[in-house]
Amino acid sequence: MLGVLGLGAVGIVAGSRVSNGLSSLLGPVEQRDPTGLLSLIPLGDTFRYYSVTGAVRTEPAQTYRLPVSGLVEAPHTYSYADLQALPRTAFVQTFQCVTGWQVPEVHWAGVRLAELIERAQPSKQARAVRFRSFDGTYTESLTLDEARADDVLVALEMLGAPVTHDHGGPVRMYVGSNYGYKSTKWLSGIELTDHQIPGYWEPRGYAIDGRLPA
Ligand SMILES: Nc1nc2c(c(=O)[nH]1)N[C@H]1C(S)=C(S)[C@@H](COP(=O)(O)O)O[C@H]1N2
Ligand SMILES: [Mo]
Repeated sequence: MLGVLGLGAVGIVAGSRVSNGLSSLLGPVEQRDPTGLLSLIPLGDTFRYYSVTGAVRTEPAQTYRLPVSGLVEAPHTYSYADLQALPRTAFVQTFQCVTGWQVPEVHWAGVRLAELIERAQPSKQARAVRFRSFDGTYTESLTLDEARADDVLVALEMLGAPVTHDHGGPVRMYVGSNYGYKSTKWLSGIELTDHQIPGYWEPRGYAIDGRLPA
């Protein structure tokens, strides 16, 4: 098992939610789990840092920008400070990866996606929301109805602190009530579309409907 994981480009980083600094101890490791094999290692209630790409550039909060565009009447680009100035929503909820691992009672805080959608004034044809990542590869989507749920957050905080780079900071999605793959890390754009566009994982076998079983 560990031998298999040691092969090739598959790097392992497991972060404890108590000290989430393991990756900084290990240095800049490529964090990948394309096979989902990491989930077979009994690490307990810890996050596995996932990235489908290699090293992702670090984006300082000061220069971070989040455009909300597409089928909207009022496109707008938010700075980090703009997002901080919007109504803050905080809650505690489990993070659940489709490969089986989960982290209970994660503290999340940020701006409800619903808030940004209302400010953008969706046009009549808008039916879905697409998320982009500044890793340059990852995309995900939700229906407009799913996107408006109360537990869908443009997250500035995770685990009670600003979202770390490894977890997709400075700003990531947290799509509550959905599998983790819907929660795009290193969020770089939100676009309203007339239909749901399959993201990174859908052609690789994950359902476009990522909702957790009730
Ligand atoms: N940009 C990007 N976002 C991503 C992923 C990824 O590889 N790249 N992996 C997804 C998956 S499958 C999971 S389970 C979570 C993992 O979040 P974490 O790395 O903070 O544990 O991020 C999701 N968002
Ligand atoms: Mo996942």
